[in-house]
Amino acid sequence: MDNLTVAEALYEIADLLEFTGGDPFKVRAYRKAAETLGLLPEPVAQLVREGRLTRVPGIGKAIAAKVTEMVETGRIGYLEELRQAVPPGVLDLTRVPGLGARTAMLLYRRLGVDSLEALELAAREGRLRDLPGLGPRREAALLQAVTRVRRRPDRLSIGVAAPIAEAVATQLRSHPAVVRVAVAGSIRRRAETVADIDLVIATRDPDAVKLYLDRLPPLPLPVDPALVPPDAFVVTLFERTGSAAHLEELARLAPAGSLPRNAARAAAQPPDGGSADADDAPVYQALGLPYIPPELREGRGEVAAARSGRLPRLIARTDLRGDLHVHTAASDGTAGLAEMAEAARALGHRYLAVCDHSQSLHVAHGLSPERLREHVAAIRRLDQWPDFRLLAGAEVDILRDGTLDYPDEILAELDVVVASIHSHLHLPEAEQTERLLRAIANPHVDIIGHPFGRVIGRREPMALDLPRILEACARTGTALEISASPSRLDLSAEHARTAKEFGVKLVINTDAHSVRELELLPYGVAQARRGWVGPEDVVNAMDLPDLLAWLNRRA
Ligand code: DGT
Ligand code: CA
Ligand code: ZN
Repeated sequence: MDNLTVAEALYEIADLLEFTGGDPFKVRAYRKAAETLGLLPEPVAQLVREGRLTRVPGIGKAIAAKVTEMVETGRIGYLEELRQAVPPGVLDLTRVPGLGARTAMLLYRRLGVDSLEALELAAREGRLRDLPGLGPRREAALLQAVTRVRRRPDRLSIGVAAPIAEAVATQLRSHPAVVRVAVAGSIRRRAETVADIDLVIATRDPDAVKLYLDRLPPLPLPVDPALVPPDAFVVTLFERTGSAAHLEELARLAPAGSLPRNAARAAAQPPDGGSADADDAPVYQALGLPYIPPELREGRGEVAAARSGRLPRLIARTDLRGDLHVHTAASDGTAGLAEMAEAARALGHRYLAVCDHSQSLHVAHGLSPERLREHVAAIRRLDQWPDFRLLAGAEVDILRDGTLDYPDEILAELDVVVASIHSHLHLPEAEQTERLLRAIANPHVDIIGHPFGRVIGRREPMALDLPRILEACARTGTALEISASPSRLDLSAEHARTAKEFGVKLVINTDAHSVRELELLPYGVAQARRGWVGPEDVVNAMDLPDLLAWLNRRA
């Protein structure tokens, strides 16, 4: 019984409890316990055996009893009772925006609606409108929403997929028949979205591993395992990492007579241990090429660059010294100022710029000039660390005409100004470009936040004349943000690469709205690496003195 399976069962209890209108505290307790177990480095079965389960924070007597039952009997009676009450398809209904658990249960009990298909059919046939609290307008809205959900492309954000893939890989590593495991495919390349979890698993007993994989709890995306003997691990990892375009580029450009598989077979003895990141380095060595990091393997000239020794030195997480765009509870963040600052320090940051929203963004509780001044004063009072600098900033809205949401004299008091577009996202290209150019021309603006305003899978990028934007940024020394938030990853990798070619500075920011989100920087780093970006291109790879000089570049 592995931790992931137990955690999954607890999550399911929480979901089902919530669904049936159970006590919210209980729901939260189950969820918290599931989260804790999912991250536990120790096998939960061992904790049960040694009677140490209730010593794990967040696991009380009641939950410990369920976990013990699960470990000892492979099932939880309580969970099975809950399942009786709510079929899985009914849970699915809440994937429809605007449809909560209460309505889902109502639809199930009154109309027998137990799947998205059944919901769509019932809405089309006009059977929803007579239910209490629904009516024809709500019916029409639900019909539209359910059709959209059913059509949703089934690619998942890297931010969701990568942690799941790592968790599955970690579980597999403790399986006795497994020699080595690596995540391959688009997740290893850190693509923005992925279709499945490609795993390469070295084993001498593939049947045992297959059996284990079949028993994995349901995941939100399919697992595509390659089960191979240990001596084929390295070359399979290379092949399954792809991309297909990269492999084609290699086949075309690699020196004749050294096709990957033959060369790699010869060279690739399974190393024990070693850097997880360079597992398939022997393949490139065998091809007489420098190592090409997975983020570059997209068939965009990386093989030619490798052959002629022109591969760029890529930015790494360890190059980053801080984060220049985060929010606090003063606007729409969840954590207080001190909490965010301490969390950033704990991550090893040397500086953090607090950039809460400006006044026009009412939905985000944007700060009036007066509140901003108080906020800045609070930031300055708090900023007393010897090894860490808290910078006072704002994420100022770029208004429709390209002017900014604070007057210049206010902006002049700030250490860092991030200017972002949050409204009128559908202006024609010429107008949108002029709007952004005007903001870039403002000497107080240091950074353009999430420049294209896209939200992956939900909101298309704005229409912008990129070369004109880049030319203006290069001329004024304005940096463009690469938002590390997996739902944005804006700039895209391609745009980041073009920006670098224009000599534009980039900055990798989390746009964190919580302490947790401060940890999202690696996604931004991966996006930058996919854009061939090096530390010399990145503002927050600078040490504090250099950063301060850069922020004062126009003074
Ligand atoms: P995805 O799954 O759509 O997010 O993207 P990938 O790159 O993970 O694609 P996937 O899962 O279909 O295949 C994993 C790797 O296997 C891929 O990156 C390279 C290799 N592969 C798959 N199909 C082909 C192919 O048609 N030709 C070659 N040379 N390699 C392939
Ligand atoms: Ca894949
Ligand atoms: Zn922001």
